[in-house]
Amino acid sequence: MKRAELGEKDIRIHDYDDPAGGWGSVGSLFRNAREQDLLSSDIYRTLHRQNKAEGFMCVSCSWAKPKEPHLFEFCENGAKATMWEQTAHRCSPEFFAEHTISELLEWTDCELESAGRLTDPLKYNPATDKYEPVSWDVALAEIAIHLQALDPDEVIFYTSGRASLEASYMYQLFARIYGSPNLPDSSNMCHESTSVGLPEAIGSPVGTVQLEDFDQADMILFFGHNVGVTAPRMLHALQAAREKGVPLITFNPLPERGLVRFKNPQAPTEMLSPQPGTPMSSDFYQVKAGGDIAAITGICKHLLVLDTMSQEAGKGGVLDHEFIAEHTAGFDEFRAFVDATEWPEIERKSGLSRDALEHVADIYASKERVILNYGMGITQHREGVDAVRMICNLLLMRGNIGKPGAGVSPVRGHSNVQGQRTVGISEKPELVPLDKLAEFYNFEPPRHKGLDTFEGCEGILRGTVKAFIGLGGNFSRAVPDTGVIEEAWRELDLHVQIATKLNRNHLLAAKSTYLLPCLGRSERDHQASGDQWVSMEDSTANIHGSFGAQSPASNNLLSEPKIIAELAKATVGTRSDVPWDDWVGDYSLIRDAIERTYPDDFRDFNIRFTHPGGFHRDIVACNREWKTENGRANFGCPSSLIGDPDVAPFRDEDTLTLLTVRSNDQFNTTVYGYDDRLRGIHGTRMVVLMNRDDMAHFEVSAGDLVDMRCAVNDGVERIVEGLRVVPYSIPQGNCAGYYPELNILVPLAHHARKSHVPATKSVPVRINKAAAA
Ligand SMILES: Nc1nc2c(c(=O)[nH]1)N[C@H]1C(S)=C(S)[C@@H](COP(=O)(O)OP(=O)(O)OC[C@H]3O[C@@H](n4cnc5c(=O)[nH]c(N)nc54)[C@H](O)[C@@H]3O)O[C@H]1N2
Ligand SMILES: Nc1nc2c(c(=O)[nH]1)N[C@H]1C(S)=C(S)[C@@H](COP(=O)(O)OP(=O)(O)OC[C@H]3O[C@@H](n4cnc5c(=O)[nH]c(N)nc54)[C@H](O)[C@@H]3O)O[C@H]1N2
Ligand SMILES: [Mo]
Repeated sequence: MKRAELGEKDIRIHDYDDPAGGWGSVGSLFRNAREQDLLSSDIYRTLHRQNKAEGFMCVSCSWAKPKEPHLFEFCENGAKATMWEQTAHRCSPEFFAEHTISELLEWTDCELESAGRLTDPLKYNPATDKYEPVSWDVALAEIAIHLQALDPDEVIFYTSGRASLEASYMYQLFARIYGSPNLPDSSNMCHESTSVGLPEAIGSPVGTVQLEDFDQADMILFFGHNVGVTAPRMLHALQAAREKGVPLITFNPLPERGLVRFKNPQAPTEMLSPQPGTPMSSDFYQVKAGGDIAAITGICKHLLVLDTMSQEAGKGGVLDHEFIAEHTAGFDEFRAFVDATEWPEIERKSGLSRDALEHVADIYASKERVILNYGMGITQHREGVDAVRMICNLLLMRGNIGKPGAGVSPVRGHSNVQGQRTVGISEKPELVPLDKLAEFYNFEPPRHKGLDTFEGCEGILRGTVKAFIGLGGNFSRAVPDTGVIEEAWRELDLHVQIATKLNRNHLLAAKSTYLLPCLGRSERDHQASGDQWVSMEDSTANIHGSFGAQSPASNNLLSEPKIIAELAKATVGTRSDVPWDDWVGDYSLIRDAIERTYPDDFRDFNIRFTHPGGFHRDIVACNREWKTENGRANFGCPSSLIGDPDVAPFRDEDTLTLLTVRSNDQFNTTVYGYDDRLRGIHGTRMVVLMNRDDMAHFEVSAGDLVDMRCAVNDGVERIVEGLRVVPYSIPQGNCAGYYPELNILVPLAHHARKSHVPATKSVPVRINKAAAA
């Protein structure tokens, strides 16, 4: 069933002044339940179990789950994600009998996933141009024969960040026993800048903040994270802090609603009150895209001045000199860099005034426990790793890492993206205990570096990658340069996807193509020893159990661990001592194996993982133990003051810097609908948000249709036609639009230098009035 096309009459664009949360959020939930044909009583029962110790963990974001949950511990977007998985709609073999792949390629992302849950294994038939049903045995046996004929280095084993710790541990073992080190995952497009920057600075690839720290913090900073949309449950902790008067200072080119005002939809008195919600940010600075390194340099510069003044006045200084001396290295070089950077350059590159940055420094200098949260606005730039280092510099100056109520908080995306890395999903061999795997399972794992997402794309384009196995995700749609990637995909020998719902990547047929449907996390997973639990790690390094209780969407679904085990048995059955069948029969044995491999992180795994609030992995940086090469926390100097030295608007006034963002109605490439309530945009995603001065410069008006071209001149024409101009509060020289529709404009080579994260928050573009306009 295709959703009705939206037309001109459905498009409505207006200023949105209501708070995030509030009645708008409740209304959006009911609409979603109706669209998925769900009974409210069923949905009530399911949502009641969401993010509870005895229930299932949300399939949406990775934000921490409290020990003492609210009656309903979910947000608007978490509930939408659950309803999307629980939908009454089915994408069965009958659906595929009615539609060719070529026809489905004309459907939008939202229309494809709206077809419902995949129900049966499918194989693509080029003669009919259709997916056709195939038995599990035949599909798995054929895939194994294909894999056996390929060179393992030519095969990619991709993971999107949802699969459980159990499934992920098995998946990386399967890939390595087969001989492939190519284990890229969605974090290669996401927080990889964190995974590279934080270990250099503090010796930990993950953040140091836990939920309890928010109760003790006396200042909270946000850089480049849209909390009201992408981690809304966090708003509860922020609201409590704001009500105590804790300053919350935000740096973001867009005035995101969740960081402006919030009304808690779970607090009846608040909902009925005519007040417009809690003001969230005490100060909001619309930094230019890529201007954060300059902005933080400015804050640090004023801190140095305040420190000198304080010392001259006979006080102790505002920096934590004891901490710097005892725990850190590189401070003198960093101080010299900051001293040498002049204010006019800082102001020009950040787009913020000296007064504003000095004001932030004044507050920061007066607070003892500061948490700094950040997201994709920091990591998805050419110098995203340096921006992460700058964030650490700022925190280290006042000893704000490794004490209660303070720390660095990279807010991760997918619900188990952090955990997958913890249990061996990585293309970097040095991050995985390969010797142990070799010893425990009696095989020789590949020791060379595998392909990350960027290198995987390069391999697909060059023809050196011959096969792609996807454990979830929508790889070709999420990566940059989607146009050329889609073309090259057809040359692959083998394409296998393990998925819950149909997406555009599944429609890219290779020489042999299989679509394998799996259970969702909210569904009962019955195996030989009974119904199974799985587990995942949240953004604060807490491990939680998750128990699905809903009836599966079809009787012909297998769990992810079962599919991986069967593929492994068919492909590399006798090449290791992994007891695949025993593990699938009882997932607690997989948890034992994880604990044996990572004894420090997973002590008493099977006992502790169902405790309310989960258990915390030992992150030693929280105790000021630095697992860096020199055993210290390291200051680092950025190589440039801006996130994207080679990008406009610093180069040319006809080039805009495009930042691609998420709407309130999507989870990555899963597009629930065409409304972005919190930005006042309804009925379309084909928009470009522009500053009014830029609109005058380009001679366009509100509602005009424009074509957008990538300004990088490398011989590839990248164009998106028919974007509707929306005047918006955004710094001059920047414009914004939605991911994934605009990914076609992002050159693959435009990625973070040190981490390969696509620089999707700074794409140089030009716009022209559409020919038809
Ligand atoms: N509802 C919902 N929840 C999600 C997701 C979703 O798609 N929908 N995705 C999940 C995933 S995988 C992830 S990684 C996270 C992503 O969560 P976020 O990190 O919040 O992701 P984005 O919306 O891409 O962008 C974040 C913000 O960065 C700002 N920004 C852009 N450029 C800059 C800059 O140069 N500097 C600064 N300071 N800010 C900038 C944008 O205006 C935007 O508000 O959310 C997760 N949760
Ligand atoms: N321009 C631009 N591009 C970006 C970004 C950006 O901000 N701007 N953000 C990047 C980021 S942060 C990320 S994380 C990536 C996301 O990239 P991916 O993780 O690859 O993409 P998703 O959209 O999350 O994948 C959605 C699909 O996952 C499948 N799925 C859902 N649930 C399950 C499940 O339980 N099991 C299995 N096996 N499959 C399931 C469904 O088939 C669904 O269609 O995109 C990146 N791309
Ligand atoms: Mo992400």
